[in-house]
Amino acid sequence: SVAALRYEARAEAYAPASAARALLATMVRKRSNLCVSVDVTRAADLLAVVAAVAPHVCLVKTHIDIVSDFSDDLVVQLQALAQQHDFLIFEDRKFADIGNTVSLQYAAGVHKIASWSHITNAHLVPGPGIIDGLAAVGEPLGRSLLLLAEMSSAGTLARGEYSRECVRAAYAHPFVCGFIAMHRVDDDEAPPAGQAKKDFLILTPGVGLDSTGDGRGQQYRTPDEVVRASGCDVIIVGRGIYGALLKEGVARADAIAEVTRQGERYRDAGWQAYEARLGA
Ligand code: BMP
Repeated sequence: SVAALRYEARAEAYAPASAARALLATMVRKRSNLCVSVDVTRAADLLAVVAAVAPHVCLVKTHIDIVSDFSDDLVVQLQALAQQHDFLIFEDRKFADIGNTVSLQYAAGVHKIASWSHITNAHLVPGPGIIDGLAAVGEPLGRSLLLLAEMSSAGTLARGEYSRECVRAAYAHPFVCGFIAMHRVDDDEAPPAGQAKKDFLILTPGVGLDSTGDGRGQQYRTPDEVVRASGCDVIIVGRGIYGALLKEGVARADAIAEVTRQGERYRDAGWQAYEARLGA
């Protein structure tokens, strides 16, 4: 399993200009396998959270369609922060339509996701044409794609044979650099005949140190369970980091300071779990 290898040893498995390789290099430089998920609805809050945790993260995950006051300037400022603080951007778009439609959704519309998001993701429900549609837009730009092989939510239908089908599709399409998954799904499926085992990145949401769920189906595990015990590569943390900003009666400056503290805490926990995995 690639889980036994250091991140730096795995970078060469990816195309030199690909976002996946850039992500691994960033993880090594910053000693961080933490992706912050910034699910806030105001542009100013999004930028404030990102600025508060930027030194501690390798990746910033957005749901750009929840930002009520979205403008092109938000993207310009997010990109400036990415440059300044050395992180990549992952728009969690979860594409789920036929190839032709996702090409348009990825390239055009209000958000023009492909123009600024290094990594995005898709469901395999429509079949492999979705990967071709996204690759037509993203591959020339050096973008990378994750397939949602599993989900963190209770009762998810993404499991078993469906998850293995995602691994098979990933072997067939070099634009796919890995998976959203809860464990090393790529170890569950042998490579296609005549092909060597490939390196895939596993990015894992549903990570929290202080709670086990959100009452709406989300299920949290600790960084240690996710990275050391399950062999995943990147922890994705949302409310565990920016939660203070949602609390009533907390002064904004105090909330932002807490966001920074939590970012550091999750970065340390994620990296410790990675070191423990290598040492095991
Ligand atoms: P939080 O840590 O606040 O629960 O946020 C988790 C984030 O990860 C959300 O943005 C959600 O859309 C995303 N996510 C998830 O929780 N589970 C999955 O299986 C896939 C996701 O993208």
